[in-house]
Amino acid sequence: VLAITRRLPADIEARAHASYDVRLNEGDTPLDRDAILALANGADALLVSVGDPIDAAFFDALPKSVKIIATFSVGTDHIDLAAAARKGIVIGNTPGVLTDATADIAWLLMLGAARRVSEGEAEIRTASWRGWRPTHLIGTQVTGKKLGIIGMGRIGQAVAKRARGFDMEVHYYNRKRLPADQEYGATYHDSIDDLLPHCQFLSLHCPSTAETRGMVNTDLLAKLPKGAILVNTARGDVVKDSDVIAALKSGQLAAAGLDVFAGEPNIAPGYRDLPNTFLLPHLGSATAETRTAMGSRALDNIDACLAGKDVPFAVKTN
Ligand code: 8YV
Repeated sequence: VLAITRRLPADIEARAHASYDVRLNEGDTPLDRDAILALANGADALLVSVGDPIDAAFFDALPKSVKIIATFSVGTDHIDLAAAARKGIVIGNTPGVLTDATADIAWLLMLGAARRVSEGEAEIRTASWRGWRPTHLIGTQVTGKKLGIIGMGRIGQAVAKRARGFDMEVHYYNRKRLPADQEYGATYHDSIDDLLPHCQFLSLHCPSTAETRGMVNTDLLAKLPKGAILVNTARGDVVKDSDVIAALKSGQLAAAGLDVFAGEPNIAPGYRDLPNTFLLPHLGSATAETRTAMGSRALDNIDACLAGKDVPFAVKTN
């Protein structure tokens, strides 16, 4: 029995049905902890998504039949990995296959925020465009600027690689310096403080951890060049919303392009009220190709675990 908390691409659901007795939440509303536990009751495997509360209380109540929790995501911040380890539950994720789609969205946000795309599109949609003017909706040039990346994993690297086509000078911070062939010409900084003065654009590609939560606060933002542009495709809680909103109001940040938010889908209302935000509803991995590949990985993880084999994309839980 396989319990699945959210609808998945049709080909993935078909593959799941071909192999398992599937219990699927067919509704559009995410399930709360108790509802997921009820769905998992008697299941051998559970397929979850970002936003599902797979926390310590969840593991305490998890039915013994469940051997693996496969998440339809690369991020695992919604899962209490230490609790999974304590309970001996295998966790699988879907790395690699959403790198390009997410890097593309980071790029879209960078361009969209810099070029005032949401303001421009709103004029067209509300029929309020007054025609071409030399001073109309003047944005910031992207080509040739300095880009800073925090978190140079797969997605950070894919963003750095794309920056070459925009003749950008790329700088990055990562816990470890990468080998030269993974740096794509970017300059390494061994501290975030050292990186920040080089960031006319700052793109976040780190996971949400105890160390990174709330990291982008007033103190950090003050170290950016005035008028920098912030891009977040990582996790909403890496930024402190009230501080980012204050910086967008003061002009310390010229604009922000955000795909992820703390407390999704209830985003801090200040973002909506500002003209210099370009906002997307967590679309980083939302391409047909990527979502199918993510589903395949999630099912590969489940198939392997239930067949007693090594789980191909097992998450280290301790
Ligand atoms: C996915 C993500 O869309 O994989 C991740 O960690 O944040 C997303 O891009 C989401 O996880 C779907 O569950």
